[in-house]
Amino acid sequence: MENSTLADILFKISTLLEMKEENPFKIKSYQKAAVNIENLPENVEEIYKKGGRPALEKLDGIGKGLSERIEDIIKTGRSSYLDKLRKDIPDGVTEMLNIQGVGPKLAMKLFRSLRIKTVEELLSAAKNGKLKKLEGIEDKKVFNIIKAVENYKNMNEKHFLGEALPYAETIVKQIEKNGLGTKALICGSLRRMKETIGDIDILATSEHPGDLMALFTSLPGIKEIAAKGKTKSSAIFDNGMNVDLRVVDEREFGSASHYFTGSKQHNIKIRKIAISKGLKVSEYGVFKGRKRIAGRTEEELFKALGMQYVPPELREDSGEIEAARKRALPALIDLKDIKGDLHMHSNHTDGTASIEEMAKAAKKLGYEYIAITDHSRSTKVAGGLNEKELLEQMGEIDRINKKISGFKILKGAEVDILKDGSLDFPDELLSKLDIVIASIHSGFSMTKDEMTKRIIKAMQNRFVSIIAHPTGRLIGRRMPYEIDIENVISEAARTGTVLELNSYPDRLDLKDIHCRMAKEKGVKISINTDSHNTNNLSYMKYGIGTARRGWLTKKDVINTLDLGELMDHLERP
Ligand code: DGT
Ligand code: CA
Ligand code: CA
Ligand code: ZN
Repeated sequence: MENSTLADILFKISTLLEMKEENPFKIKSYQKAAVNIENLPENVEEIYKKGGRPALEKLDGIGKGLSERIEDIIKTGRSSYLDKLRKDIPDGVTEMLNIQGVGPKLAMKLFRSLRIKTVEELLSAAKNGKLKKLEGIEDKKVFNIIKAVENYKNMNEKHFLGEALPYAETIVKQIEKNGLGTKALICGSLRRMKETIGDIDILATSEHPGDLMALFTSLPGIKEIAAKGKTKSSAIFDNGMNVDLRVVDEREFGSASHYFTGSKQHNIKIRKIAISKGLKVSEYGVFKGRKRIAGRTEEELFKALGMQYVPPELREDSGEIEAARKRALPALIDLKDIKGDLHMHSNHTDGTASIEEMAKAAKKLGYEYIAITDHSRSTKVAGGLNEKELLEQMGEIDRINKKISGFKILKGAEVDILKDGSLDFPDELLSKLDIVIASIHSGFSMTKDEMTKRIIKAMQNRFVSIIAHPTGRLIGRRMPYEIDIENVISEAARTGTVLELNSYPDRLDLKDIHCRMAKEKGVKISINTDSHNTNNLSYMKYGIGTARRGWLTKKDVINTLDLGELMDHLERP
């Protein structure tokens, strides 16, 4: 059994205990054990097999009671304790906790007073006014719940870019490995690097299409084959991911990949343009009368239409076609333009790797620099540093910098923007850092006006270099906090503050359209990973995808600068 599976069960137990308002210490102990197990390098099942319950009890945060529960889970693959707790609270009530603004207390109140036991029932109760019968629930709260349920339902049918892309890449590899697919290309919204993905579309060419389809439909992890044909199959995998595979002829590959990459809106407009030129575009090619004039590659297709090549990330019918006809498309930023990563955490706070490990991993990616930006004291859940600890960390960074050549670790911090817009550290301390990231981690429910003022005040502090994840959204889980983004962008332009594009797959914040707004106002962006371990550094590609969707070029992004240029840029006025 994976540690994460075990941790998951313990988390579920703690949630149910919380809903039943059991002893807070008991709830905490399950949460703590779950976190510890999740971060443990050794496999807990192995530990148990070797040393039984006494070995488990040697682990941090695991006493007699917990070791018994864990033994039960390892032996039976499930928890009888969890099963018992679930008898009293329907799963649908627990599911409601995924709705932003619904905590354990409210969920139980909804269940006990109004007999609401599913997300669906919650939505209809909110819509037909039933919710207002509950004490302390106002119109605004009801409105927010409706919005949050809709947000949750949308996400439920979608997958994160960060989940779908590795999944699709594995499938492509398996197809190519056997030589049955001579070419295989990910298309659809995934190729356009949208932040959420409905299904995965893969296009291939093959000399043996029948064998390729047989291979595809027998891949491990398939739950259901929705369709199986000679040129098109569709499979649903265990995690609910739907994958379409199509096989086309070599000479149609370009026009087919253009068609299946979409977006639909982009395709429709392209066809109109073709018609206006006396041509016809379809997935089979570009035709003049009966004669095929293009189709083998996408480049050929755009050329036949008298256009510049349009990168997939721009194909949303949001001005790219008009720009391509005028040859005015920007040269989009690319992953290889990135020279460093300016937001990450070490094991001094909630990261799991040491500063040196983060630096070495970044150097391996070919970077010239990173910034270590651990949390400040107010973010207690993440073990934020106090002033003394930050100063010690700065000393450690000096020592490591002496050891590593051709690479620089910048001294930074991710400083909390407090409710009044002031920062969690005094200016005197901030002035000692190379880079200061400011961000919001609390007080999410302020009004739009208050929240906007709060961020603007932080930007006016001359030591603040970057505002991290400016809208605070967590895709499908937490809506952006209410801010006037246009106002924030204008103030960033005025104060020369950089805005972050956080590459974490559930953040992607600023999102694509906001990146484009920022660029138009001359605001610089920093594409960062907010890594909490060395693997997270690879999230940069999701940020790059979003940046490209936001029409950003190399010169819009500060971490494409080399170290000297970057230090000049960070110089305080
Ligand atoms: P998704 O999967 O919902 O995240 O979004 P897409 O864009 O991947 O959409 P999907 O999988 O339904 O179809 C893949 C592409 O095929 C789509 O981007 C454009 C093309 N396509 C699908 N249906 C139509 C259509 O009715 N008309 C046109 N012009 N293109 C279509
Ligand atoms: Ca799709
Ligand atoms: Ca599809
Ligand atoms: Zn962070």
